[in-house]
Amino acid sequence: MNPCDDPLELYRRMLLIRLFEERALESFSRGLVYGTTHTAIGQEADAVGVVSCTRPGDVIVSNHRGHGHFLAYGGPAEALAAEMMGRATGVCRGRGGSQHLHWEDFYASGILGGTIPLAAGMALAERERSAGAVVVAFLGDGTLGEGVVYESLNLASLWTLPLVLVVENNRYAQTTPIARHLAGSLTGRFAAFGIPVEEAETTDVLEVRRLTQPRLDAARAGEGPQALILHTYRFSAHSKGDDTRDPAEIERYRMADPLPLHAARLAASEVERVQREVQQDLERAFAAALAAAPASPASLTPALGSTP
Ligand SMILES: Cc1ncc(C[n+]2csc(CCOP(=O)(O)OP(=O)(O)O)c2C)c(N)n1
Ligand SMILES: [Mg+2]
Repeated sequence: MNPCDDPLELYRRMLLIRLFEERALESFSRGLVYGTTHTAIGQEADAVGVVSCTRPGDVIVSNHRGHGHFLAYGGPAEALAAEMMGRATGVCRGRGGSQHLHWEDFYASGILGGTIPLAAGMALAERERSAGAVVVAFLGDGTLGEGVVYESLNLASLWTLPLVLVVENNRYAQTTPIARHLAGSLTGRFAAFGIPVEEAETTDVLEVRRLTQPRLDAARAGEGPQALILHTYRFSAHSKGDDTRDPAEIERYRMADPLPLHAARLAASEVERVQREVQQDLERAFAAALAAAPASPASLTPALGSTP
């Protein structure tokens, strides 16, 4: 579905993510989701703004909070819902769950920081292939506490890899506020390796696009890794019920909800039409996922115990 610069389509993608994740949480409470799930309600402008600037062939590397990245990329909602419910029709045939997704050039893993050396390796492969593709890796503020991130930044910079690192600073690592987990500055972590870095406090999808495009262009032009730090906020709990934040703080950030912010630019009738369409699409997607057959160990290849 990428790339995209139609304002209504950007709204549709953000709304799809918001409503998908609300349904995912509801499905979790009903005991329909296997494993865990982390939603990014409030962070939709990051996913849609960044991914909508990528080209077919670019690689997206996502993390434990990746439903939005996946849907922004154009990943099918029905297969994502099915994956979370452990169904054979899931993105990874029901075996990866919420955090472990692979679809086309989209990859996600729940191992914090473990995705960054993988992204650097993929960027090396893309550089060798010379097809002009860029790797975009999303990571959270707390993930900057993982040592392997810095080994990866070092090599990415030394080897001039086409890698764009997007830090979604939602100000918390699980329940730990950034002031209690990060020494120095966010920008300093990239500047130390000579990686150009830009930061912005924004929930505006158009602003995110405006900031992302030059980073992608520079990485594609062979200028090496680039970093973009987006200061954002998640309205939802870290995972399900584990929220220790001050409710007044959450309400304050809700004033900058990316959806109404962007909807205000669009015709009300168009917004209502898109809302109806997305609701219907998700109704169908979740019903189909729920009706699908469960993942079957018998379909593991090679079969357990057999000689490959
Ligand atoms: C290697 C590893 N350690 C711990 C965890 C458990 N864990 C999952 S999310 C999370 C916090 C991540 O914070 P951040 O990077 O800021 O991302 P956010 O959850 O805020 O999107 C932790 C500690 C994990 N998934 N992987
Ligand atoms: Mg965080």
